[in-house]
Amino acid sequence: MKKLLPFLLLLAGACSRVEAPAPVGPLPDARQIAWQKLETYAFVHYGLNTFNDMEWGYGNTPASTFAPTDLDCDQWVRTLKAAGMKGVMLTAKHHDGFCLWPSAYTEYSVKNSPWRDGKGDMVRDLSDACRRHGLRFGIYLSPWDRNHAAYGSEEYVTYFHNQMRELLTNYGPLFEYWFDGANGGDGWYGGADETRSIDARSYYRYEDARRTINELQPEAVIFGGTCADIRWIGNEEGWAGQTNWSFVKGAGDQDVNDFTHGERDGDTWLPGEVDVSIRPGWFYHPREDAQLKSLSQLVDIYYHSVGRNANLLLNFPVDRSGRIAPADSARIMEWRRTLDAEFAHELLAEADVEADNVRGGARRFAPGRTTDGDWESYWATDDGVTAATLTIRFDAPRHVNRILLQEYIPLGQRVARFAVEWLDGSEWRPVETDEELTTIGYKRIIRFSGVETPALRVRFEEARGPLCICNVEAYDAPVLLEEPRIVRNGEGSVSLIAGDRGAEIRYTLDGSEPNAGSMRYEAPFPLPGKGEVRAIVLDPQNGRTSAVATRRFDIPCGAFRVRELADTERAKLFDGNPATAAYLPEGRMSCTFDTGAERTFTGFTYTPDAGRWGSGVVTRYRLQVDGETVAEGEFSNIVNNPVEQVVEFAPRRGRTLRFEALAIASGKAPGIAEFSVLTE
Ligand code: FUL
Repeated sequence: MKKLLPFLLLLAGACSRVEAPAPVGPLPDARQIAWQKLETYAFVHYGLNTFNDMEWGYGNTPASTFAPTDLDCDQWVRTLKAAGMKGVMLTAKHHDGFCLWPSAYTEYSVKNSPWRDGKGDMVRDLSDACRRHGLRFGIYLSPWDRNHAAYGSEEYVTYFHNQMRELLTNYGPLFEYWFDGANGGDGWYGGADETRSIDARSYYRYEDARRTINELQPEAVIFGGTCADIRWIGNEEGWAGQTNWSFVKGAGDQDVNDFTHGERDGDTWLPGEVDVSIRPGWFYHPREDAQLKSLSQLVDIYYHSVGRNANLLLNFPVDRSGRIAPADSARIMEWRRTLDAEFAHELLAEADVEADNVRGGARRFAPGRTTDGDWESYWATDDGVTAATLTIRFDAPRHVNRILLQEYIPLGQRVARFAVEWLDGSEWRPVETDEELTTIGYKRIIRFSGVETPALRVRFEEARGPLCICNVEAYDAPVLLEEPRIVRNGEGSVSLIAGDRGAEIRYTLDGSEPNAGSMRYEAPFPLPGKGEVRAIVLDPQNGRTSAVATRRFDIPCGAFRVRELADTERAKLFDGNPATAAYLPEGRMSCTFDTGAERTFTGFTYTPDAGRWGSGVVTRYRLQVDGETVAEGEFSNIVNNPVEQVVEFAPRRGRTLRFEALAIASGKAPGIAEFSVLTE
């Protein structure tokens, strides 16, 4: 009878029309649903900042400095399309007020630049390129304008609305319209050179803007302002909350309490968008050429945005020539290939799916609807049933490490807590994951440690209404074969770090090439003296390995005393982490290390603060051993490429070292992220 029950239920369901579950509000509109399905699209920040090494131009940088030598929007769009981006958004005007199109309302635009003798129009070039290649196009128009003389008065608001109309009417269909949240402050303002503040809620007349956008661009969702369709995710680092509701209380930026997680008791559908740059800055800076996000960081960003019910807006700081820099293109293609490999073979197409509750026993709400490839069909439970289990049985045991779940959001977002389990013999065990299993929404992807199993199940434990699950997929993603990072702290403890939790790390300490048979890394190990660590990442499933990472270490420096720095600051110099930097007290240009014992020194290394806001980069140095100068010179190109600098000198015996900055690139005091010595 137990076996017959689902069949009888289905039969009963087939005979009578079972109603779909009632919607559980708030609900998305058609525009928001279409937008959500885009999932990943690109941002391009371009403008005067690109040419003047700035992030926020003041509004007084001459238009004549805008001079791309080889601008090619087709190159961007080809690259972005190949990387799987569904659209491109352009900063038509950033806070400096400079317009990338020849606006009829200002002289501060491309028409007064040398680019194409003032006859160019980048908004036109990019929108045309997008159309040619089948990508959607979107506009960023900064409400704050540090150039405009009338900013702060009614006259500017009229100007702003006029510009909006130009962009909404002259460049074809838009999928998204961005109002930035940075508003008011100091600026050039036509020469007034002062600070102006406005009330962002009322000043820009966002209600009127919304009417105009809806009328002229019915498909465009609005970001920012007081009448938004989508919301900022609350950070620019590339992650949404693990719990991420697509609704909030009230509408528009000013009302949102929790951008990152949404609000479970919200009354307005306002889904999250994760905006993040592939480099530290939004605009191009030569010094960031060596600071592209790594492949594993970018893969994490995908899982922490699209995999957490948010869309991903990934920024490319196009360079001064007018192209996406080669390293950025190569990295994003690596990213695409990696994700394609992770989602290459869907396992549920060859599995049976059962559920312990099916709405009215109806076939149209059967659990198989979650694997039929049709987003519009879904498995649903009876009214009042907000907890149920979906069980997936493979035809033979499978290795699996990803599960992807989607709710049918036209009826609302419901799931608040769930568990994913695998069958181990006769026992169900929870999968091992770092993710909190709470909300699902449009899409949730869970990465977990791989298991070999004949069956998986999802126990939905809590929901805001009956379940409506339209899609479930499972994958066996290969290990990300990125070289591991090798880090030693001041005490001489070495950590090996892989970008993928499914990876094994193998290493050697004798200079030999590591392979699948080398020592397996389990936990940090001591390397108290000189040594060389070589390491690889291994995919235990197929024996494939990454390239070899190699690091040579001299003596650990954690015990060195530094007269000028307090202990907590001093530790930052030797912790193996270039992201933590110490600054010398203002007015001091040198520091002295007491190394504790007499030794023969042969060199030193210096790593500057390479963080986004890093300063105090030492460009000229002097090093003394026990008061005698042993090396003096320049760290060439360190501003553009702020990586570890190695200086060798003739062997010199001594105990104290004095490192002196003869010049720093910016800031008030020298910054040191890492310092170490070379000894005989
Ligand atoms: C921020 C702006 O201030 C940044 O410059 C950048 O445009 C980013 C996307 O949004 O709020």
